Amino acid sequence: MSESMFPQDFLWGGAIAANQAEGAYLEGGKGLTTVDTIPHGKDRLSVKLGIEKRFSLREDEYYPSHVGIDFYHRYQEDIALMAEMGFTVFRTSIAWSRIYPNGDELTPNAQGIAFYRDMFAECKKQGIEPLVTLCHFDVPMHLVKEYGSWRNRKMVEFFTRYARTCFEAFDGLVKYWLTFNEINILLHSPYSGAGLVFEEGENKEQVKYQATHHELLASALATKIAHEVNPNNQVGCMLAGGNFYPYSCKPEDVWAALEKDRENLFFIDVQARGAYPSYTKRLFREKGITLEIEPGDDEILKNTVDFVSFSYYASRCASAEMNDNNSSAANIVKSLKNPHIQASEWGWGIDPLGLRITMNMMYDRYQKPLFLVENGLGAKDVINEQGEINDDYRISYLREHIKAMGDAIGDGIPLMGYTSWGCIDLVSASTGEMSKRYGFVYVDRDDQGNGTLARTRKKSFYWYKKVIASNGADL
Ligand code: BGP
Repeated sequence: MSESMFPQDFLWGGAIAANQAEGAYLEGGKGLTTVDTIPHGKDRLSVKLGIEKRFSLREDEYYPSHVGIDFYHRYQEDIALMAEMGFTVFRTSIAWSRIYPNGDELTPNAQGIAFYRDMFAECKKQGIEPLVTLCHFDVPMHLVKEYGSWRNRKMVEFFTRYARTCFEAFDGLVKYWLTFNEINILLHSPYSGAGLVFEEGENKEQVKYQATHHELLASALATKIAHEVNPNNQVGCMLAGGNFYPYSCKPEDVWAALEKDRENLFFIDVQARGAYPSYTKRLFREKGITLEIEPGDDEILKNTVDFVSFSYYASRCASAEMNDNNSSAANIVKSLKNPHIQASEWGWGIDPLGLRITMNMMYDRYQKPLFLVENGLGAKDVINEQGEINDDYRISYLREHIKAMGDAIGDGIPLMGYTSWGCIDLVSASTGEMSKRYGFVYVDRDDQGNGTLARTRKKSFYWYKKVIASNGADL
């Protein structure tokens, strides 16, 4: 066993999201959200569907997320499994529409608050700190229909009311908060990321960046409110991370990679540094964007986050010749295939050193503590005749990435914690299906909705338990 690189108070755990795990999509007074209306299958992330198709559930479609893994009813059993692994942190999200079913009400739904109070209390009882995302890709459908979602500035008011309700209702139970999950996904998948639907002929870039401005304001105001409600609250931003490598050392490729990095980092540049970065002037000019910014917005944006969180599954690669035809999505962001690394079954480049590079770059840039809140290998698991799941491929992926985190800590980077993605199997965000699994715990449910939903510990469960017990020394 090597010596642990991790600080004594390092938070070890796993992550899920409400819309991919809870199910019970219309129970307890919950309203319909964007993610509830996205079926699995090939149209899932298409932005081409017309508005009328987006807004209602289709009888001929199957929506695995409507049942999820039934976390809503089984959270006690699931949190006990996490405690058994030794988790000290558990990341999940609050479904906005459980608290405000339509999104624009003045009074919250008491049943929704009661559910989350009980669930967070269960975490605390088991010695686990909740790390809570306020918005993980789910916008109440009413806000999409009535207001056009984040294109409308009124969303800032709705979101901050929701955020305040959560900070007050869960005060004493939750102190680690994230505002928007993978905020940069708004640019790459505007409907699933932010409930944006475009009208014929409009400048989509204008709409996306105006919506971004509203999310950035909402995030900054939520951060301010969290600190007012309780000065011990710690609020982070959350980026779909992973650096871009230049495909070659040709200066044009290096420039292309830098521009691609900026496209994503722009969000954190604002959330962690408190102002629009200088390069946005040219960016907006080139894209024909004129943002509607009100007096006082600059002041609001100065409410920066306490820490910078991010997901990391894969590094990315760009060249001057990159286009939609020669690239493919790795965690929704388009990338060229990197010939120097292996990829998962879904083409996501496996690159532990890329994690160390990403962390160094982020810390150099922001000088704020980091928190890796998603990382893992999506894979198809097989149950053998003895009923075991020997997921050595997952263990090997996680081992190398945890080593890379340790190396980054050795580089001098303060890392608060690690929550691997989908610690218990759940519905995949990009495929909408169950068979792309990340968990230490197997859930018996297939892509057609068959299965008992029974939970089984995988080999990785026992491995991760050992990793946590040794504070990352025994990998
Ligand atoms: C991120 C999301 C998660 C998630 C994960 C893995 O984009 O924040 O919600 O599911 O990636 O992606 P997938 O489920 O598509 O494999």
